[in-house]
Amino acid sequence: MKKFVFVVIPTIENAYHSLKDFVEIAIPYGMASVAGVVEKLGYEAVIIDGDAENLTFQDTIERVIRENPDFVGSTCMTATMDTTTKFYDKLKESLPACKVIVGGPHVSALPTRTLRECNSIDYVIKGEGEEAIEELLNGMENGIDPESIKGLCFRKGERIVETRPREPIADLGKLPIPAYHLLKYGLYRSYGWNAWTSGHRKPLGTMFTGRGCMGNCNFCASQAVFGHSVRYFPLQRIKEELDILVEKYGIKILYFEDDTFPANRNVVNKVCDYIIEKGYHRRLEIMVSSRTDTAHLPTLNKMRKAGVRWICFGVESGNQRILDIMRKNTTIQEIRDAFKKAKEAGIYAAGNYIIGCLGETYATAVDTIRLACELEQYYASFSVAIPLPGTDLYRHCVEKGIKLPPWNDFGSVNSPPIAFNDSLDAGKLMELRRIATNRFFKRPGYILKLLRTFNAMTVLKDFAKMYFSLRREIKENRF
Ligand code: B12
Ligand code: SF4
Repeated sequence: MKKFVFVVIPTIENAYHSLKDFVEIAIPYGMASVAGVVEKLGYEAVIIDGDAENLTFQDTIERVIRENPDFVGSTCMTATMDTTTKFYDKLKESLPACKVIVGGPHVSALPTRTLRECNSIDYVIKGEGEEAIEELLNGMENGIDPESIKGLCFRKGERIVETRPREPIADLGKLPIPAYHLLKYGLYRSYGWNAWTSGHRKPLGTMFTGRGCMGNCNFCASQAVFGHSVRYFPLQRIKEELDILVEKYGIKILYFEDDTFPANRNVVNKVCDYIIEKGYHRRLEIMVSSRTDTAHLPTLNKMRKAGVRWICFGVESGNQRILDIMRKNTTIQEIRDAFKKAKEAGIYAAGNYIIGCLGETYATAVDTIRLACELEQYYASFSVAIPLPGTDLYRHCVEKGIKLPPWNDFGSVNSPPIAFNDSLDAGKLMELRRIATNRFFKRPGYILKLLRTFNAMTVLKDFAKMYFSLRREIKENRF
């Protein structure tokens, strides 16, 4: 039986440094989903998760070598691309015949460039991987020319061939349940602040009710994989996956990772009804992400009944002109209303904010910080804009000839930040990120609110730990 090894190359240390204990160790959902297809085709599938298993780069390579696979693959984000290249260059020294197949948002946006930059990668899968991998593996078995398979990029002699784009998967219901049984499930954990509510960070489950987003924000790379349409899993499939995660894996925290969970009220209501009917709302702390303009009070009320405790809103900016340039299609009033509705429904709101997008000035960034401090929210994350391949921000940098750093520096916590606005250099961007974090988290009223609302000991411990972690980051000139 041929073997396919999926690898999470460890990058959490490089991405988050001293802050790594606070972030999620995420289930490699995309790879688990592709692994489910590969198993169904009759291959042996293995997942080695270097971050979850706390492996070093070298340990991870050795683990793959011991498996001696026929195929090996990973998900590539821009920030993990350089490490991926190093990893597969090294691996191929020991396993020259093993075929390396990669997918994910970075390589979907820049397939040809990926192959030019990394000799060790044999195939790039552009977009969703489930149908493409099936056709590629079957094609290899049957001697079919990969040039006839959509959504691929590969080498043919001296040439790099990029085939026609593949349409988004029309019927998500036909996808097998992700191969969760290949993961060491107990190792995955939520963001630190989830523990304030229930004391738990694990076991964590992640799910999607659908794929894609109706938005078209100029900084967002989501469409590189999923395109612009939103497609939903059939209700039966969502119920089945929920049952497996709760009954078999005993999850306590559940993230619905949909780009905008409450967008389709019909789906949300049915999913919530099922969670309540099965009594899962008593066992789970659920977190969802959302645009602000899709917040709808009756739907939020239903979500709260079903155990949704946290909602993360993509606010992005506190300045209407910047929101318009972002094509966020929301207003400051809608943002304020969304936070009010979440409060009314009894769901803890958190906000994601971006500093340094196109058109940003010092004054507009201050508007963002001011709005973040005014809104009724329990957590906020301030990141500096990254010109991710596939987005307008990236195209802007290419058109203007702005020098971009190595891919390794395309993480929002990496420093120095990438400056692409005339009015804000890297130093100013770091200063604004620091001011935002200090202003937001050091407000006595905010800290008191957290202590009154959540488990005070857990909050205090986290704040103390965060204080020392940030001091280390400042010392290393990263914050
Ligand atoms: C969960 C998540 C995380 C998790 C882990 C990601 C993971 N396990 O893949 C955590 C919290 C760690 C994370 C961190 C970051 N993230 Co993130 N994250 C996500 C999120 C919300 C969901 C990922 C997911 O599960 N998607 C669902 C699955 C089905 O899609 P998929 O992973 O793309 O997989 C499909 C295909 O790509 C392909 N495929 C993928 N891998 C493989 C492998 C093989 C062999 C094959 C054949 C096919 C294949 O097939 C899959 C099934 O169709 C996405 C948003 C999104 N819409 O995807 C952002 C997203 C991936 N993150 C993003 C970013 C920018 C980051 C950070 C840089 C942010 C930061 N704070 O600095 C960091 C980088 C961390 C690092 N290690 O350096 C961007 C990536 C864009 C880019 N070009 O890099 C996204 C797209 C968000 C966005 N809208 O822009 N993230
Ligand atoms: S609404 Fe969110 S997921 Fe959708 S395009 Fe905008 S940033 Fe991306």
